[in-house]
Amino acid sequence: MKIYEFNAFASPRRVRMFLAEKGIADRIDFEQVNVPEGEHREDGFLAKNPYGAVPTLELDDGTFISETVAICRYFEERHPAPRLMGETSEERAAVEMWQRRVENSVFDPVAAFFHHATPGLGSLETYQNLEWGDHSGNNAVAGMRKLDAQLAGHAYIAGDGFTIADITALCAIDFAALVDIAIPDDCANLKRWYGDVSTRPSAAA
Ligand SMILES: N[C@@H](CCC(=O)N[C@@H](CS)C(=O)NCC(=O)O)C(=O)O
Repeated sequence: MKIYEFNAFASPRRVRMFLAEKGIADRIDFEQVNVPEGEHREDGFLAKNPYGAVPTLELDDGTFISETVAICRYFEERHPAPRLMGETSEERAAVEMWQRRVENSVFDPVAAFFHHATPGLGSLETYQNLEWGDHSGNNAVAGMRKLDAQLAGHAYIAGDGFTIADITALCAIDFAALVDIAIPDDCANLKRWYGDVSTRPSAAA
């Protein structure tokens, strides 16, 4: 089993953190795809993932699975403990709700800021719109404020336990910091949560 990734980037980190939490990272081979050099847009990689993005998982039978959450779902079902995507129907729904909220309101806006309001991937960027980038950056900060409100009453984003929603949020917030978008000073709950989750061993993955 192999994961194609570029380990400096945020989406592959989400999968590595997920595997580290499950204690199975050392059972998987990782192959680096040179995204800044455009290797992910060459025929060899497009045959594995026609959408030209990492991470992509290759199963032993040659099946390819892309999309970060789909890859995590595969490992959650194969290695249920510890649960990172909920156990009961209610927990699974809540985790999915929060995971999507974090992705839509923070992770994706930070990525849009990176691609449109910074040099992004340089010559690989085929279209850039600074106004959209700046708007997305503001949306990412608004998304952080929503998470701060949720964390006023909960230890973790989807409730009382650490889940994939926390992994997505941590990777999004660290990605944001790289492009100079910080957690707002008044978001004390989000800062408390960040101090907690960023010291988990899996955060070093
Ligand atoms: N929806 C995909 C997005 C993956 C993605 O955008 N990965 C980035 C690296 S963090 C990438 O490969 N970008 C290549 C590009 O923008 O050309 C997922 O969740 O896995």
